[in-house]
This record gives sequence, structure tokens and C-alpha cells, in this order.
Amino acid sequence: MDLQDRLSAETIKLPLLYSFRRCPYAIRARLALIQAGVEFDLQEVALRNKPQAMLALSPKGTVPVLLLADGRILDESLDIMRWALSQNDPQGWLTKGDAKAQAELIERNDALFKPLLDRYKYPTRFPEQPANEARDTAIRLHLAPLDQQLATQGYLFGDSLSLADAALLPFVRQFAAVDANWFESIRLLALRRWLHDGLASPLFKTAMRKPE
Ligand SMILES: N[C@@H](CCC(=O)N[C@@H](CS)C(=O)NCC(=O)O)C(=O)O
Repeated sequence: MDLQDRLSAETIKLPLLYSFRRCPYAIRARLALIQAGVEFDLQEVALRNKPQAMLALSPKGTVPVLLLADGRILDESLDIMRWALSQNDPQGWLTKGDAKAQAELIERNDALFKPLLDRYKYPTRFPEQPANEARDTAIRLHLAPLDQQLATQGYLFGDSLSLADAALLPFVRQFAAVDANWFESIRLLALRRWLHDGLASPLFKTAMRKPE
């Protein structure tokens, strides 16, 4: 029996999520698991001292990691979201709008916006690009187009959350928190309303509960 089989056979009754409360990737995974009504155990991870059991399952050492009861391991946040919603998708997150448009927004978030967010949030790590330049580029290429998309509807693909909304919200949350006063002063009203409504929702509040 290999490690995965032992872990699943001996210790796992429910899926086990290795998570970090404030990590946007982990937040999106928790949002989808909760939305799907999947019961899971949660292990909060200290990123500076990752548990050996998690590294044995996923040596790349990022959270979230989901260990399923049958021993399968999902160590990409989007795979976890899609798996959860494939179990149960009560509000049709996967089928809002068109799947390609959802995937394109998520790709733009992860590949383009996230690196700019890091440069804005951690300027000392990236001395080659001024933080405000990264911030303004993020607005121009990602947040302003989102604002436009949200101008005529409450959420990105209609009047309720989709996979893309849940996948993007935690990253916009981080962006807004870098300088909350400045963010409240920007003109992107529809985007700010979307963020506010998303963060105020019972689903988001449940996902952000402090682990015991
Ligand atoms: N592509 C991964 C990225 C996950 C990721 O980068 N998570 C960060 C925390 S927000 C992490 O675990 N970083 C490793 C570290 O800080 O040591 C996913 O979508 O799950």
C-alpha cells in the first residue's frame, strides 16, 4: 500500500483540504466546496512550516490541496472548484454565461492580474517595477473591463454568482485591501459594488470563518 492509499484507507473519511485562510486560491476552493455542499475537513497550514503529510501528497507545496476519500489528490484550486461543482452545482455556477468566456476571465485573472497584484502588494520584492505602475496596469487591463462587464448586471455572467465570480473575488479582495481608502475612491463603481456584495454574502463569510 502506498502513502496515498494508507492515508485514504486509514485516516480519511471526508475529503481533507489543506488550506490557508487568507490565500486567494484557497478561498476560491473553499467557496466552491461550500457552494456544492461538500463536507470536508480543513487543515489550516502555516506556509512557513508546511505539514510533511501535505508535502508527501503534493511536493510542489502550494495550498490548496484536496485529498479525496478515494486517495485522489487535487492540488490546483481550479481543479478543486470544478471537482466540487461536478458533485453538485445547485445554482449552475459552471453553466452561467458560456464556459469559454468564464475560463478566459479566470485565465486573465491568474496569468495577468495576479502577477500585477503581487507587484502592487509586495513592492520590495519587485524593485524593477514601481508599485503604482503595476496597480494602474492591473486596473486598465483587468479591473476596468470587469467593471464594464458588471455595469449592467450584478455578477459577471448574470444576476448571481458563477464559477468566474468565485474564482476572481478573492484576488480583487486582496487588491482592494492593499490601500482600502484609495480603492474606495476609484471610479469603478460597479466593480466595487460587486466586491462589496460578494464579500458580504453568507457564502463568503462562511468560507472566511476562522478555523478552530
Ligand atoms: N496554481 C495554484 C497556486 C496556489 C498558490 O500559489 N498558493 C500560495 C498561497 S496563496 C502558496 O501556497 N504558495 C506557497 C508558499 O507560499 O510557500 C492553485 O491554483 O492552487
